[in-house]
Amino acid sequence: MRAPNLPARFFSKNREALRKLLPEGSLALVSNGAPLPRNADQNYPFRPDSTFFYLTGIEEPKARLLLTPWSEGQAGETLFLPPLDASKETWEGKMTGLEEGKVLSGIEGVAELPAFEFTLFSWQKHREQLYCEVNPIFPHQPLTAEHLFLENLTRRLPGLAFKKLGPLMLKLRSKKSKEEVARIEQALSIMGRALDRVLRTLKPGRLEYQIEAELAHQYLYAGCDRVGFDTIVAAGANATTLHYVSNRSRIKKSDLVLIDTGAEYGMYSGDITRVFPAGGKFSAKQKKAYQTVLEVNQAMIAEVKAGMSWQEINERAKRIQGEIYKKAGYIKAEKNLPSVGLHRIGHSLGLDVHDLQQAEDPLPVGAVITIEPGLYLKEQGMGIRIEDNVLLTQEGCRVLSQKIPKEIAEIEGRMKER
Ligand SMILES: [Mn+2]
Repeated sequence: MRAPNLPARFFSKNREALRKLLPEGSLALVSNGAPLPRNADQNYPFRPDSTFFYLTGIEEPKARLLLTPWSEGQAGETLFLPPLDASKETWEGKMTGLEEGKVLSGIEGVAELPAFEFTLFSWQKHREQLYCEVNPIFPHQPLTAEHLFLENLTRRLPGLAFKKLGPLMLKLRSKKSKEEVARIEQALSIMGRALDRVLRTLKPGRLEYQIEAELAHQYLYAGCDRVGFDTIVAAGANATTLHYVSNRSRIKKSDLVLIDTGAEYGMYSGDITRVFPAGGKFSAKQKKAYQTVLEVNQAMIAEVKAGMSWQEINERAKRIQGEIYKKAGYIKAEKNLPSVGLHRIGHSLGLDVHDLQQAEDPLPVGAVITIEPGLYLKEQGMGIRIEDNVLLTQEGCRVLSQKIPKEIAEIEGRMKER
């Protein structure tokens, strides 16, 4: 079943926390964005902006939210929704009305979008800063309507300092609430069932995209919103291309098949990588490599806990992974780890699959992160990555993806049932 709406108090609590971080004399503007055009009259599928969703629960494109510091009380938050449009509703379906917007978000002040500029201009009169943000990290991302809108605002309001909202959102979004963890767990449980089906249907001769289709079918059928990110199904040497998503090769009996996948349930996705032997049994060479990666995966799961920063986790991972790979003979010296390890040990996980993170900040209790060591042996045509999702606690972590098999005996055992 589709995820039920999160209660309005979840979003109210998140807004309260953000408004408490806003300094006196500031405003925050958060926008949901609009669908990106694909070609002719087609758009790419629209997904709500993660921060906008976190603060409102509203999925309606083009909606905006304006917030003042918490001390200003309830009058300091207004949600703006595009006016209902009967012709648009005929073609595209029901829009979010003002009353519905209020019920979903818990925001008392809900207005139609044309009132937005007037409100912003009057609210900013006695203020110095506006917190806002669009795609702040990747310079190659295309300019969206929202970028142009903000650019226009900077020209029309040159007296206002435009500040990054990201660092404030990082403080809030890195600690997952009970509701958020429950959604990630639900996504992982659906993924577990789907991967189990893959284990029982994977055969030499299958095409990689057929595995991708199997997963997508299971996710959507179980009520997920969408696939969390492009699925990687990489047989044999394809697995040494980290973001291999073409998924067009035929799977050979001797291949290991690397599957990196996520199901998005109620806006939260899991992110799991598993490696299965197409023929149902690992060869001796494959077994050794797999066990080596599993050893790092388990050692790092035993290491991480709240209070560590990504910098510390990555440093520790480099040492542990370097030692284990050297001992197994995959590298001569620990400094050669990047030649076969290729990437860092993991990332934060949440509303974004690569969630907000900052290398130096200690991760709080309640942070959800991935642990995903990899070993990529181009000459041997083999790539292995074992990725789990864990919830950080004071003492260590809880493995949310515990039930998805990763021990060789378990994998081979399930594959025997084919
Ligand atoms: Mn990942």
